[in-house]
Amino acid sequence: MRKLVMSVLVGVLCTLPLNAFGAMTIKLGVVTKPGSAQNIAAEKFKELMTQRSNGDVTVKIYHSKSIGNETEILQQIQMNTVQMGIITVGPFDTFDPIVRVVNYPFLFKSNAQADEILDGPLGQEILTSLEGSGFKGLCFSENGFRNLTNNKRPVKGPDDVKGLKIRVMSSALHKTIWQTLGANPTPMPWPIYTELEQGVIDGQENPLWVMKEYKFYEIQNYMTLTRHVYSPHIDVASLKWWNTLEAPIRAMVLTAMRDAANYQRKDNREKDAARLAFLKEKGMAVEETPDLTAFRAKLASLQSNSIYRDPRVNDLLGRILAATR
Ligand code: EAX
Repeated sequence: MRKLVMSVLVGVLCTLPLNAFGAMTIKLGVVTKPGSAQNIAAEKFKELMTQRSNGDVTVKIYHSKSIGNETEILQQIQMNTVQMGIITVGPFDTFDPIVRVVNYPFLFKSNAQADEILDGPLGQEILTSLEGSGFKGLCFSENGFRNLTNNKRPVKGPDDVKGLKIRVMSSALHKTIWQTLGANPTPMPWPIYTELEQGVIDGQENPLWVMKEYKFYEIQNYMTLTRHVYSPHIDVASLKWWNTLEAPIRAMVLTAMRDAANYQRKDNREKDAARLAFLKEKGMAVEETPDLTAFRAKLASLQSNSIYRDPRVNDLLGRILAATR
């Protein structure tokens, strides 16, 4: 009898029309403009959700700062006035310092190693921790490895960075990194073209796609391939919203976001070589072999900086460092 009930149940579940969820609209926020890493992940997620829900779930993407900067998007996600976001790790810093473990300088040696850690149990600990501040962490897509650009001088090693006014993300960790390197960091939300153009700041750091899509080659003469921080996005949902969802829709959202993240990471990596060629062609002077040993040496004691004082954060950082060595 039990078997019969089970098989009937399974049969019913499998044949349920996909619109069993009812119509639903998910508001998803990204700060960047179409063509950006975040937007590529968001568009893919939207496409997959439309397909897999038979058009029952509508994903409405808010982009280009139309609902505020990344910190403001995160606040709206906490309140569930926005349901999802694809947000750079930096601005999460003030919501939960656990994310600082990901942006530890020179942590990951390769894309493969970043994926292995972030998609594994250590990455899951970060995602789970975010529930404490009202976010359901789903998975990681990527911005990519960050590189320095500036308009003052070629940068080979940390000595060249001394005194440069560098814009950093709204993150205490990023500020500390550039202070430790001897620069003069200014936290500032995205976007920053005008500030660079007007010389309010001398430089900034971001992955190659940013220099291309945001046309930084027009206003920044020098680029150094520092790859000092691997910069993921955390793909999050509002915990308030998540708690109202039935298991099948949760599974659909989680799987679609993971698939979108995998698609976007691959896409981002495939395009990097062409971007570098493009930026050189546009006239940027690129230092391709900076003195990374010297950069690393300057940042060697960062683990004992007060930025990592929280025992929970320090413990996880220690375990990730051990796993990546
Ligand atoms: O994705 O603020 C930043 O530097 C981010 O990397 C930006 O949103 C581009």
